[in-house]
Amino acid sequence: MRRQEGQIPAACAEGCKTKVYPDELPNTSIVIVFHNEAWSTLLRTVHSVINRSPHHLLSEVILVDDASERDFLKAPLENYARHLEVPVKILRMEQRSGLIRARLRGANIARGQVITFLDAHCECTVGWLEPLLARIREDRKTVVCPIIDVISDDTFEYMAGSDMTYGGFNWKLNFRWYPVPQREMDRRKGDRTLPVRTPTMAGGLFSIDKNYFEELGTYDSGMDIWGGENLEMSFRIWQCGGSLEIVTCSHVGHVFRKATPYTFPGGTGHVINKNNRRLAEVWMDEFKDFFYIISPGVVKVDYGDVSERKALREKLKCHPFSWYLESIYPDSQIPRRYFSLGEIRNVETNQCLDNMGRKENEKVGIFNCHGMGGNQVFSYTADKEIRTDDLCLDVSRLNGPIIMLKCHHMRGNQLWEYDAEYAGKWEYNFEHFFLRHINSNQCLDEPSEEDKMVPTMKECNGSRSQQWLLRNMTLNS
Ligand code: UD2
Ligand code: MN
Repeated sequence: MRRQEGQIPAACAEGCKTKVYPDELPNTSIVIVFHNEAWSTLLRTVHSVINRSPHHLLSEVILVDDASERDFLKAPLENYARHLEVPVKILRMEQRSGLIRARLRGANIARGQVITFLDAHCECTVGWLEPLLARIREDRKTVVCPIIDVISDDTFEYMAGSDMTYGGFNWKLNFRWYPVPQREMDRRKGDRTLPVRTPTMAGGLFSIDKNYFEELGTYDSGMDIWGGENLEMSFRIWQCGGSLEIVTCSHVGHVFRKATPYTFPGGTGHVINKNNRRLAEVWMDEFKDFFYIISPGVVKVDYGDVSERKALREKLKCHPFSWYLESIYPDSQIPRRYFSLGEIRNVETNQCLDNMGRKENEKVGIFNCHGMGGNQVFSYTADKEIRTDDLCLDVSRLNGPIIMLKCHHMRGNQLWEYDAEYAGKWEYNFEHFFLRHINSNQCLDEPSEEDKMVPTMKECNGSRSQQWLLRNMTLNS
């Protein structure tokens, strides 16, 4: 949807336009970190903050230059900033430090009661700030995000984001948007102007009470460059007694870029895996297995020392990850309870189900078992789904095909009975090994002659080709 200059985005729920916020709101410092940002996008961010926020609520704007290599971001930026109507401070990192440590530097000098972080390529809309600050005034332990609208990286057109998605993550610990579940709609009694409690945040755009930011342990300064800090903070907020919300009456646009204007010293994969290991080791307890098994090789990445972060978790008396999954994110992609996590092996052919790296809406495959996890990791969950990451095996017709679809948690075509007797935590005894699809009353079977690479659905007949072994694997270091 197009937004007209000066107006609240059309997508903003009708009720937002008539909301009245208290006169007494906490003020905020705006912290924007950047590395090699374009002049136009950086200034679009700064000007939209200045033009569309009540000035008495702006303590200052803090720009943290993470050792950019572009000349116009040096003296020209300083000269430009001097003429703006709001105090704009510019800090320089001596060396490339990554967004986490750059934000910490900015937060360190912030004088506002609240800190608001923004990426360096945003556009704040009219009325974006008041709803965020009002929510923090109501509850200082609530960390709030605006709805992130999309600014096209081709045309710079502004497109409204959805108030019907919230933040989650998959087994690989990638942040992902998922539909807001019915329980959260019910909790808000259908009022879309009320904040959405979100399991995780995208990470770039949020406001937090400054003292609470410190009490909660700011950021993990052992994380480099980019990635992981958003999940780390999300888990920490929830597990340690705070809450994380998307304030649907606040909209800020963000340029989602197809390519980054910067390098990852040490290699992209290495940096992100290291950060993710740090958060998995500190916050995820035994559920880190999902991450390790689906990402073979990651256990070899050195993640440094996390003892201080573990001590923080102790000090704040934080809940276990199982509590988070149960109480905050019951629709999570990592199942709270499950029977198996590992390969699913055919008794007759000795081959394994394999997602072949395929995507949503494609067929599940079958291949020689390699025992390395990755694409051959499936979990048979307590809800009787067969999952691989955030996709579930789904059959909607007699005789198949078996498609991988986003898990919908509604049983139906994603419900499978495994002829096994559950015998307590993680353990079960099984006799028959059939994977029976309840809706079709057919059984998962070996491939047909026509296509050796995909399993089939057939009438259950008790043959060995319909027997499957569900194995538990752990690749813990
Ligand atoms: C998302 C977040 C981003 C951050 C990231 C995970 C949004 C909209 N964006 O990725 O804020 O949480 O996930 O880490 O939620 N930067 C530096 N130094 C660096 C690298 C980046 O200062 O070494 C700056 C960069 O200029 C930008 C900000 O950090 O202003 C975020 O980086 P990004 O825009 O490349 O991240 P994004 O939006 O893909
Ligand atoms: Mn960004």
